[in-house]
Amino acid sequence: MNYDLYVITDQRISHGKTHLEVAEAVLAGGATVLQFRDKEMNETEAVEVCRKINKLTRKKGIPFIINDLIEVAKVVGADGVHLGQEDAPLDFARKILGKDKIIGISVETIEQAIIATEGGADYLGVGPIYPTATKVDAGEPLGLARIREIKKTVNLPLVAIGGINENNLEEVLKAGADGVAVISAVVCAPDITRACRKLKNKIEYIKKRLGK
Ligand code: TZP
Ligand code: MG
Repeated sequence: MNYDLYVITDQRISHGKTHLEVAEAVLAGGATVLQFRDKEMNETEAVEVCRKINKLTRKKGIPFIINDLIEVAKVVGADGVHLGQEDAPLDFARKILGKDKIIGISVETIEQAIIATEGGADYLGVGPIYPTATKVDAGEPLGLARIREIKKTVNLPLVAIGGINENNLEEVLKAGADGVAVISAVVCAPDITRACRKLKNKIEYIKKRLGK
């Protein structure tokens, strides 16, 4: 798995572009993981959209992760799900999806990171690292130190999230993140593909320099 540039769709802030349009643009820009995230759609609507996105990601060979909706992921045959601390438990998702699917868990603390790791998560999302307006209940920014602490403690791919953009991604990667997850930095951009490509190039350049 390449977690370098993990892009999450958000139809509320993509200037009228649909999830599918955002997905298309992001895949053209070189995202290495795509996540569908929508807190308003019902499952029937989500299945319809995710089926289409899944086709695109398959064609590109890019993993497709669905936020929260385990049953939707199962039905459309997505590559996995991403779950927060308040979502369905990891072992429940594992039972439904099976051992080969990807399950990512959002963590804020070292303790949560250890529990998710021992519970069989495939990767951790750590954030919000910086202030963000995209998730209203995101809580206080954790800062770079939390990335370092969690990376030191557990041995899972770590994807940092929250307020990440081209200006701060270097320090995030230096702190130990394996990749960055972004919403607004990509989906709010007037040219999503271009914004994505720019971030991707920068990430690759920085990781090469860091020997990662
Ligand atoms: N979880 C923690 S912060 C966040 C999520 C979903 C929002 C990230 O959005 P942005 O626009 O990249 O700050
Ligand atoms: Mg969630």
